[in-house]
Amino acid sequence: MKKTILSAFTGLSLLATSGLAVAAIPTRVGASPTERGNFTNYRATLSELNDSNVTGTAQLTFDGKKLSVSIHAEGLEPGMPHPAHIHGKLTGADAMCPANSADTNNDGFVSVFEGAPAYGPIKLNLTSPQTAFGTPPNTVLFAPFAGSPSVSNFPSVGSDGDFDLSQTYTFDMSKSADREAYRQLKALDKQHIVLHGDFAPESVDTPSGSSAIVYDPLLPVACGEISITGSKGKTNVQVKMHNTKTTSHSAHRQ
Ligand SMILES: [Cu+2]
Repeated sequence: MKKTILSAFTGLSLLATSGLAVAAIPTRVGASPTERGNFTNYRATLSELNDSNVTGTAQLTFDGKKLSVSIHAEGLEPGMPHPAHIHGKLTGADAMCPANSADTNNDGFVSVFEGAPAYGPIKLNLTSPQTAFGTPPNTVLFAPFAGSPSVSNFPSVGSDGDFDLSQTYTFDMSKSADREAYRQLKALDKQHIVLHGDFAPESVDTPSGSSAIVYDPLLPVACGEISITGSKGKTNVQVKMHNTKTTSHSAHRQ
């Protein structure tokens, strides 16, 4: 089982690294004064993938250079590691949760790789506590810039199968990787939360593997589209001055 986990994570690192070239775009440094004091609230409803029976909800708040995420999900495989990520398209296009038709090799599972065209690569590892990874002194906090942290950095799921996360992620704007991750995550309503991990044939994420049932920490088991629920900030106020009826849409203009 350990071999499967390690090889699967090597694959995930490759998946993340493959987005790096695309993401090599000049970044904005520091916060503009108009961003101070702004916050935007988001939510996501998590629905099952791969017949996992996993359901859940997520609340997110972007406040300056801090992103707070809280997730409660039920029905996960008890006592096993469950990586969780914010996924999204590096192009900025709207990401989607994969349909069953994403199972292009018709093995009955939408693997992490088959789902990637729909939800895009990892943009943020939902580790708790916030975890830096990579090789010192070049440790960074955010994917896709330094691969993926160990499964032990993600919240553990107990015997009840509940997944609970409450964590604030702070972007260190002195680091280019964090600046790019912040830029990538700013349009949070185009991104998705994906939870992973369930038993499946070894061959699902390891093509050379057998049909033996093993624990696959990468198998997508739930996905939820992130949408805006409210915001407060200068942009909001300016829009309100012109037309109070458009206030709820103001966050799209930031
Ligand atoms: Cu993921």
